Amino acid sequence: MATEQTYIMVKPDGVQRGLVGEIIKRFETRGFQLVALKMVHASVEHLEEHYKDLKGKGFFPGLIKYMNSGPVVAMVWQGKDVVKQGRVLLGATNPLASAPGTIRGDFAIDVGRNICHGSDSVESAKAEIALWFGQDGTISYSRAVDAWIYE
Ligand code: DAT
Ligand code: MG
Repeated sequence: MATEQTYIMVKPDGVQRGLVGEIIKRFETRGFQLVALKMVHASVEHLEEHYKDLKGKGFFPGLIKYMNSGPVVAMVWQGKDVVKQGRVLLGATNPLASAPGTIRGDFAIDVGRNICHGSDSVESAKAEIALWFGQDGTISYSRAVDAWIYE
């Protein structure tokens, strides 16, 4: 059984725009399994840790301010190849370069308001899940439907 996990987050603009259900739906209907979910208004320190690889970029202060502007929905999704497939479902970083049918390509325009986050590698997924869910952990449960999703 596939146990790869990725960290997916609906950003403050996605929450404000009422896109939480839409984003969850795309992962759910694809067949991926939700194993953790919570709403959190993250602190500046927490967000600086999440985006530490981007510290020094010109857009970094604006990115942190935007991410701290309201609550986010933090999730862990599980399934085969879910890290890479999650990025495909999200679309390109810049929504203007995102294909229709992707979340950003369907619902966003500006790179600084791209409504969702997804881990970019298995290693960063592990670090991000530890950062956002370290104290809570994820839930392990079986689904009868997996026999109809995986051969
Ligand atoms: P992604 O979110 O696709 O993994 P990233 O990790 O390179 O992209 O950047 C994190 C976020 O920072 C991205 O979702 C939006 C913002 N960002 C990235 N590049 C930017 C830029 N050139 N101008 C403004 N914001 C940018
Ligand atoms: Mg990234």
